[in-house]
Amino acid sequence: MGLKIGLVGMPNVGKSTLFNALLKKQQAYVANFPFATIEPNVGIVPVPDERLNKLKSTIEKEIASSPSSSRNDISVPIVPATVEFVDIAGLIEGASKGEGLGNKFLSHIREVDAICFVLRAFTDPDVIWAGHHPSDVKQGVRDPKSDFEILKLELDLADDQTIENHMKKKNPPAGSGQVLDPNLPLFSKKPFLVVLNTDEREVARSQELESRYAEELGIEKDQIVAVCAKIEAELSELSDEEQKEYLQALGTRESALDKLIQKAFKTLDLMTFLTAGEKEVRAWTIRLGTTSLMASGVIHTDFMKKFIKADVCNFDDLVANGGWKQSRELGKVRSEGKEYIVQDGDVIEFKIGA
Ligand SMILES: Nc1nc2c(ncn2[C@@H]2O[C@H](COP(=O)(O)OP(=O)(O)OP(=O)(O)O)[C@@H](O)[C@H]2O)c(=O)[nH]1
Ligand SMILES: [Mg+2]
Repeated sequence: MGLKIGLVGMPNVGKSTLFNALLKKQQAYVANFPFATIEPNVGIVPVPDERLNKLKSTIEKEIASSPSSSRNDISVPIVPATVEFVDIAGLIEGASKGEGLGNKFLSHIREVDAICFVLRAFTDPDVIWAGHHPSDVKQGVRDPKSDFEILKLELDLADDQTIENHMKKKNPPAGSGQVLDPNLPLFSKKPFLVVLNTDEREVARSQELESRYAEELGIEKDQIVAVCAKIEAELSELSDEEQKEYLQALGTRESALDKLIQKAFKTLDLMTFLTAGEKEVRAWTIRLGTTSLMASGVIHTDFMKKFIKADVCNFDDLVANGGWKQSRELGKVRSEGKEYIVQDGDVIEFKIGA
């Protein structure tokens, strides 16, 4: 299941910097002027999941120790779940009427599953703040709340336009009071997250900032992540060990990007289940409440037609018992039918008919 998240914000607030940090490479053009990005940048980001490494070594050890194995140099590849990020051109007041880059790039926002609003919360006076209007160029200004309100307003105005156009096409002479087509692609229906791009010195206070701004913007705490895109971009060029040291020196332990992806999953009601075998250990993305039958279809549509049962073992049990064989012997592997609701951390072996 694909998950596509669009980075949406005022010009020059650090969207491309954040995008490069997420991708761990310099793919998007970053520059200190508004509208540096015109065409969207698209990149696939693996979802960090520590369980995959543990599963990998469990399965490798199990294979190596099986009587039929003649090799002990087995390497099982890891395939993480992925999220697609799209870095979109800056949006300003009046965009719905064609200001700035106008309507054209709104179509790029239409294609995403979730919107990630990037708001400038850093003060660096050297970075131009493009303001809410093209003539409104200042330095070192930040106002996350009014940025957020303008972004939302522009998308709402674009929605109004979509609704109006739809009504005209459907029934030109009729007035208001018509029933709205529930399939209209409206921005206001998309789930969203907020990234506060903060000052370097504020990374240790990220939780506090998240609480404060969640309240100020009227959103859930799970929907907001404080990030310093500049630091994250620098971190992404360091080795794991160097990253740890750098984060420690800044007074924090985790990279904010992992938190961003986790909160995106939560906002979208997504979760992962795992598969583990000789071929690969892998994380798959599904919606909360998905049945084992539907989950099998995420792996292969054919699986749904030939589904027999799902053998399910909890991740912790599978690792603690050194793999499938022992877990089965200890009764830790359950056979579930089509209607079973898959849980986060389930490791599943689907039994498929011929
Ligand atoms: N001090 C500081 N500067 C940042 C941070 N994030 C981005 N910048 C700087 O802000 C400027 C704009 O960054 P971009 O990533 O190009 O911004 P953008 O939002 O993609 O801009 P457009 O594509 O023009 O809309 C660059 O000079 C970045 O180095 C940050 O966290 N702190
Ligand atoms: Mg950009």
